[in-house]
Amino acid sequence: MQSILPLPTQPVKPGTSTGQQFWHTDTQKTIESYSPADGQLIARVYASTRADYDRVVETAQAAFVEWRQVPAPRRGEIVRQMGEQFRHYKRELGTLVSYEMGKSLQEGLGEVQEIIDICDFAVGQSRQLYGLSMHSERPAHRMMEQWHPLGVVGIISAFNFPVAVWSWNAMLAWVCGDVCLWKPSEKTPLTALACQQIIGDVLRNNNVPEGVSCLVTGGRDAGEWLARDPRIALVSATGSTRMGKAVAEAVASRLGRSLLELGGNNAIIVSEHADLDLAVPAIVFGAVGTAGQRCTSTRRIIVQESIYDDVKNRLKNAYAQLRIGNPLDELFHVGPVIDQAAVHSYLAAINEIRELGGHFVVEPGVLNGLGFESECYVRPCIAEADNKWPVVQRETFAPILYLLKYTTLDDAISQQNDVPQGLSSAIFTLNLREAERFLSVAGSDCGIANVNIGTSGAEIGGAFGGEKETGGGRESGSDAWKAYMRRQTNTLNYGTTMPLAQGITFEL
Ligand code: UN1
Repeated sequence: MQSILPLPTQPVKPGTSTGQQFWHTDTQKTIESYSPADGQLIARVYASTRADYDRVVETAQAAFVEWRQVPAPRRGEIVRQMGEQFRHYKRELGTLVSYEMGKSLQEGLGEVQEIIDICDFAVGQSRQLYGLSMHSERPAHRMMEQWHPLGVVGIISAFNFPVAVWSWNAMLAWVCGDVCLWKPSEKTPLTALACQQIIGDVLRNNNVPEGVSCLVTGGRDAGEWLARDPRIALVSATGSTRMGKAVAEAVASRLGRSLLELGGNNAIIVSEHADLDLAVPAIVFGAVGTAGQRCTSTRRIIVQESIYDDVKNRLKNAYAQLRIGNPLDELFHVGPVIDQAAVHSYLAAINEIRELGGHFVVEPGVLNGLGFESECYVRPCIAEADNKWPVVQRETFAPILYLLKYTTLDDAISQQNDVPQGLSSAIFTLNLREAERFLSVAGSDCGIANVNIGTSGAEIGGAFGGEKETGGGRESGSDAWKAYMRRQTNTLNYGTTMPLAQGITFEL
């Protein structure tokens, strides 16, 4: 396939965003970005050196001193203008996301829409960075709390949502008065550079100090620089649980803050009271959308035994209609997985399922031949499995759906919770008692619990994140902004005496 985008022919450089200080030092080391759609090399990007990184952090620190003084609603106005830019470039950026990462064009466009949505949200938030006011126990005293920005926020993002997850963090961090240093996945550096370009004009036109939006490129090394660096006040990391544990340990050992959004192992419970016309499309989109590479992808469905065969047959029929192919062609539902390593982990999971005696309701396979030259296209499959199997317990970032059976709702809920991860979950039922039980304290243990919708595709207005090995962080909506600020408690004495709290007397 011919490249459909005007892609750079020279390696492009990371740095800060206004274009005045794009630099690299003595390195010629580049990161190569291949499209899983057609296997083509689409860009080479310079990998930041440690010296580049240090210069970027110093620039960011200097920018923070100015940026924190800009009134929050004014910072919001700048984010509003960024949102306008993303509206303007929605199709171009969505196409690039689809081409570099491999998700369907619809999902690429949806990802850019998430950026636009969080920009709008952050604009409103910029006038709502509220603290509380408390009544003091002492006469003529006032107590209150206020929220101040943290400083430099490091954002480590994953390939599967190469731009949206950055924006959830960055847009909120900016209105909060922080500056951002983004380390995108080394598998998708070009979309990150595109975002820097898209917001560059807004930053320049508003005389935003150099360093408010920074980018460093690289792999694990660059992530470690951020995690170990006491100059990075908050490290927000999205990715595997393994990566998250490494980041959490490094950040905790310097008593820094981390915000973790890690693996999911999301299940949908399908009750005998479900509307299957709703459940089936939700399951299929959840399992095959982004080729099973969302952290919210549906990995397990837990079906009541009386409707098990019916659900199995309906899913089999639905999967038979799936069209796999070039993600930029809207004819296809499912694009490729990100790279050969992803294909290998898909195949390893398939082998493990077979060895354990799992039966495939829909057969797996790797596609080859015309249109599949990248060798990254795999068949979405469904296996009848056991929740206890190690392969079911872990997150394989591929379109493999496990079919599990239950008798009672309590049994279903305990299977749903009986995994190390706790991101997203759902139940399909029209029975009010079942729905409420699922949402109750004795129900789902996940950060996201839905009724009659699937596990993926969350809106930005809610707090996004999960429990247990998912890492506990919350991003985007609700009061997630608080993670990007420090709380300060203030007590003011406007009286003429000096009373002590707790009634303590201290006479001189
Ligand atoms: C992720 O996969 O890291 O809820 C984020 C969803 C999307 C975000 C997924 N809004 O599926």
